[in-house]
Amino acid sequence: MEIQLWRELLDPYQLAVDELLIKFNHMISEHRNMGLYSPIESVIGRVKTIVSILDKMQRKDVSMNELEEKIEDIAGLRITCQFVEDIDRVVALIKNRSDMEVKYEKDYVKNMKDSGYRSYHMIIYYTVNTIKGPKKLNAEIQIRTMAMDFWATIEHSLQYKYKEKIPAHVQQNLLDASSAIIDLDKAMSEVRDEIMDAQNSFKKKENIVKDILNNIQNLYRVANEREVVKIQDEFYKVYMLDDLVQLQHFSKQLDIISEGYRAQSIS
Ligand code: 0O2
Repeated sequence: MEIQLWRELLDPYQLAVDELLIKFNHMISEHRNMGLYSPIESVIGRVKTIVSILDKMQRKDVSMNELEEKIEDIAGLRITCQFVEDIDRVVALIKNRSDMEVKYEKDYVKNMKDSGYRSYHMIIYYTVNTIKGPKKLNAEIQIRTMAMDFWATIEHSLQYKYKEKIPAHVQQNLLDASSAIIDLDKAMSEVRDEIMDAQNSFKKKENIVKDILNNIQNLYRVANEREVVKIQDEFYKVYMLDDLVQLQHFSKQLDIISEGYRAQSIS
């Protein structure tokens, strides 16, 4: 196939990856802006390279006509989570969407591959709108913990080095590492509540401080400078107390003061 035709074929997949990245990143910020824990820690995406598509077609005996139907990961997204429990929550979020239709799923978390690979795969149908009209295509979403991702990334690079003939002793080391990853994920799950509490209160504090600083900055425009400096000094004092309740109280008081100035400036 000519290079130009490959470009035309792959272009909608690039659009799908770009759109899906925006949507998943937005899910992260939606959670965080609402002060909620996000089961998605991060997301990356890529369009499969032509070489990698050709290799897979050869491996799976796929003809050019069947390419888009049978190579289902031309558009690929990888979602990483902090904890194993988050994987199911991400799966539920995806199933709940009206713009992503699940074609099928493969649970390599419960059913680990012989290689030691663990990850949850979803093949979805996703529709993009191009200048030629709407196009429904396949996309693969891999969902895994950060620990699983670490293992898969290392193992994947070894596959390139050894061209799928990984020596037995290296394979054994990888299997040992994979079971260490299972133990690590279990240990992290056991302290999940504590970790989530710590992260949530840090995020809450960050959001409150952001509001306070915004308010102070706006006050400089409408209030007497000496008064704003006094408020600022008060903020530093409250901040140093390291007490979320006091910080919240200060923020509310500041909201009332700012509202007063806003009302004055309108009248
Ligand atoms: P790349 O370079 O990541 O794109 P199947 O016929 O079902 O066995 P298929 O269709 O490839 O094979 O599906 P599968 O097994 O679900 O694998 C899809 C993708 O999952 C792979 O894409 C890898 O990204 C990842 N994967 C699957 N097995 C392993 C594994 O043992 N180790 C690692 N590191 N990744 C794995 P590609 O196209 O193979 O590779």
